[in-house]
Amino acid sequence: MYTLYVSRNSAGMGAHAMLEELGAPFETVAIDTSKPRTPEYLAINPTGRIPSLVEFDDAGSRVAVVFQSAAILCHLADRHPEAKFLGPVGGAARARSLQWLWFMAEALQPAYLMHFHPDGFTADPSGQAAIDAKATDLIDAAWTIVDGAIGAGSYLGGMAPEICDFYFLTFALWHKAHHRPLAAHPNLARALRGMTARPAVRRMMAASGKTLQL
Ligand SMILES: N[C@@H](CCC(=O)N[C@@H](CS)C(=O)NCC(=O)O)C(=O)O
Repeated sequence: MYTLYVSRNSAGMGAHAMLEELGAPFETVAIDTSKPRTPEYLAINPTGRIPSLVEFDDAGSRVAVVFQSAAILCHLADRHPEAKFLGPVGGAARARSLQWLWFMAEALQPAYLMHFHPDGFTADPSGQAAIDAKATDLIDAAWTIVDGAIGAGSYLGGMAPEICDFYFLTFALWHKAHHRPLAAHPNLARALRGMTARPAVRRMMAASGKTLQL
């Protein structure tokens, strides 16, 4: 049994979709980000950020506590190897999937953070527009690389989704089409249409009130 702590629009959407795919028992607990985090939540995730995952055994004891959305995806994939969302330890497929996870954690997620919260990157309000413009360029450059890696495949993972596909789903759902349309990246757009057509992903999107804006 898993408890996934989420908030509206949080980086937990990929893990939420993966839990739906796995068919494992889980609940989501919504954190109100307008309020200070409780001591109980800070004991789970000392950064206070969202998402976090707690796993319980059949007796109801905690067996794992994980924060950082990329690490949560890795843990879920490792706990459910039959789903093949991450290849076997030591294999090339696993290395490739982890490589894309790290790339997106390093290049894509921080660029969206810059875009949504430019005030966090400068003390000078007049500099925020320039930061947002730079973030837009960085987002587009990262998606261009992802688009090239998907190539003629159905997913970044290849012919089936892997953890990296669940990870980039979150950022794609954050994207506002008026900004610079994701449809400019045809392989990415095809992979996203495939991801968002999956019944499990649709359940997550309905629960999260999200639509894909290409
Ligand atoms: N790298 C972290 C980022 C977590 C993060 O920044 N979460 C945001 C929501 S997407 C958050 O907690 N915002 C509320 C806050 O900082 O108080 C992850 O992927 O889990």
